[in-house]
Amino acid sequence: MAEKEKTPKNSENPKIDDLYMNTEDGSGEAMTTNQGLKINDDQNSLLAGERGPTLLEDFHFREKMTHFDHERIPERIVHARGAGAHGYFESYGDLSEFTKAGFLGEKGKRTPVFTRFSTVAGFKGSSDLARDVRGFAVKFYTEEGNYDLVGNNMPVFFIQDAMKFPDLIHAVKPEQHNEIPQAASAHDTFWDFISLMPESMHMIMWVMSDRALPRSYSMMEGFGVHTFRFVNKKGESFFVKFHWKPVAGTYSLTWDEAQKISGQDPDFHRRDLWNAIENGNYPEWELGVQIVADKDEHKFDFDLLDPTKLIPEELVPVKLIGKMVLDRNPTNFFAETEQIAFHPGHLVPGIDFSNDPLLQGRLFSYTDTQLSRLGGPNFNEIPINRPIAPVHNNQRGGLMRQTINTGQTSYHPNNIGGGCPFQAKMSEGGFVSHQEKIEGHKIRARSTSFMDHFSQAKLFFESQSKVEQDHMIEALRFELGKVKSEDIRERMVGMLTYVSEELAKHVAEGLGINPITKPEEPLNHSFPADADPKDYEPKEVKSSVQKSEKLSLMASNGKGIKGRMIAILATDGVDAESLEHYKKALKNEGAEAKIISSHSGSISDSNGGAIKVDHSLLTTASVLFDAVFVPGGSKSIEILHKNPDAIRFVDEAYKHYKFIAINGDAMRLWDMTYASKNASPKGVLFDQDAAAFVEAIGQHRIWDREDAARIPV
Ligand code: HDE
Repeated sequence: MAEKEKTPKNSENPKIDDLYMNTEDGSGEAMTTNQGLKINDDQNSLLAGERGPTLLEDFHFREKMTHFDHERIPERIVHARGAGAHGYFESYGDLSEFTKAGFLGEKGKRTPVFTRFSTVAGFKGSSDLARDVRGFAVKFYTEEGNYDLVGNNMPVFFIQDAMKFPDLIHAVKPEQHNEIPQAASAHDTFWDFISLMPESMHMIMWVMSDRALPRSYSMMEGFGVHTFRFVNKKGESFFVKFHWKPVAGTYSLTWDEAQKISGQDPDFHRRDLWNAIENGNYPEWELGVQIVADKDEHKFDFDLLDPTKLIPEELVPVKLIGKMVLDRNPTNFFAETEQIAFHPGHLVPGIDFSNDPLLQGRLFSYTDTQLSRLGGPNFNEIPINRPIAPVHNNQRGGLMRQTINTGQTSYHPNNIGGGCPFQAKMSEGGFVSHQEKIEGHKIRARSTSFMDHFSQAKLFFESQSKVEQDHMIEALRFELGKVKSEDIRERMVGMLTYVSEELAKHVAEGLGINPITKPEEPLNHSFPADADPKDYEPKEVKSSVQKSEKLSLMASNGKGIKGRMIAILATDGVDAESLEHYKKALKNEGAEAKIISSHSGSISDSNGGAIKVDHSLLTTASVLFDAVFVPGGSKSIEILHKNPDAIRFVDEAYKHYKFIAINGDAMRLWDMTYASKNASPKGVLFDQDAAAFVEAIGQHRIWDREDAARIPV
């Protein structure tokens, strides 16, 4: 009998393992029904005679089939597609001046976390590579209860009030008549809605930028989006914005790559996260905060409560307060990644809300959605959702209740139960909401301070490098090019003129729109029936910051090449020495070098040694790699230089601005490429040392390779 494997341990915090007491792997055990009855035949139904009908009394068949029939739960209404991992958060030091949150309270303190990344619009089975916002949700299992930071990889949002969320999501999801297109915003209903909603313009700039095409989850920033509050022991409050900064730096894919990867490997981001962790290249982010004193609430030219605005780092620098490391993959996707239930309202003492009307609406939505997705009010008892802090209250019963509450009382106050569970004083960790003074009329309205819709959209566009601006123009041409209605295209291009005349002009050129017509007033169609549309028209505000360096992805390059995927094109007869030399250099720096060959199995090198092939040219593509190395070896190159897939592999890498190293005889293969028509190609290293290649790919791409776009693959 095989020994039953132990439950995986989280070395950082053994407490989290207590949540996994239900794990089961069946090794060495007899198969049973759910009642524990040992099963003798799991191959055949119970029949009335060898060729007869199945009998209703076959309880084993019925139990197995019933369970199967119900083994899916409703997917998340948004953020359905995702991947998650366990890890820990380590505090950099004492933040008690601003917050009494215990997990931020002392240097080196570690708190277990589970983080889930996601796309927003696509269904659960859709591609990871959609042009979309990414969810970045972190559950901290703190000693004071679970704290969820449920953020995105962009610091602003499309809308200002939660009331518009169902409309936004209906517009971006597949259209209701034919459920097309999947995981794409490039269609009429999305742009119809957006072109009527100037408040979305800042977010649209982000979504049309390379931020919407991350190279990897571990290479994107995260943001809490809303302004939250920190509260310290003295009861003083501060406004706070949260940032996650990836240690690996921020890198993106090109749109051409993203579309091709959707076909080659729609699990690209999930697989990347999984493999990085399995290989010990643990993804890391630093947590940063922008803190604004209560008294400074109104000192900015935008409203801190408006979720379509960010605080430029030039105005309030980001203070780094800790680090998150993801070091363990889930044991079971469904049990953990699918069943995890995040909620921006899961707070700990020391963190509180602001009155951002988008955040306020979210505080209702998340529990409500768990009720239908996870089937009832006891989803907190699912292992992945259980806090490590003990839970005691008078909530009882409900579908799938797990806890067996003992004793006689389930109410408070009580005397029979000794008054327990009792209410915790603040000094005992009891949560007390920040006492904010509120005065005003009960109204449905949008604050006039929310009416500046273009200044930060402009700031974002102006802060991008030329390459990034070109990508945005291309993205808008693509998205609007897929829109059938000319009215919508024209209205949208007209709207873009308010962000940047230059941007609108270039997009219009691509769409064949001439002249550009500015949209008729009202520009904003999101106003109440009895309101004066003028009260809802965008206000012109000039941002006090004209250019913000950190808004460009290129400003946050990481160090090194940890986690990058490098393709080595080789077949039988490859030069053993240069192959080994490069492989070693890449591995030493934490990159993954994969042997791509004309066939699967293994190849023999120039010394007659056998080398395992990772992929044949049939089962992989250049778009799945960050750089390409072609070692020499006359026999190997003799085969490869006649292989159109090998030639295309190199050309495609060139097209996508990737670094390419060509050694010795590999020049013959290079000469077969389109790329070689350029006599002095940028970013192609001929017969250089592996160290030079490692250094080059640290930059990720060579964006100033002007002729990359002409490659016809
Ligand atoms: Fe969410 N959002 N959201 N959202 N959201 C959900 O909750 C909602 C918003 C975010 O990996 C849902 O459990 C409303 C902003 C992430 O499980 C739902 C509004 C931000 C995830 C919901 C917003 C987010 C969700 C669907 C406008 C960035 C995935 C499933 C008021 C700060 C979490 C679920 C995971 C998921 C509602 C806007 C982030 C329906 C009503 C802004 C990362 O409750």
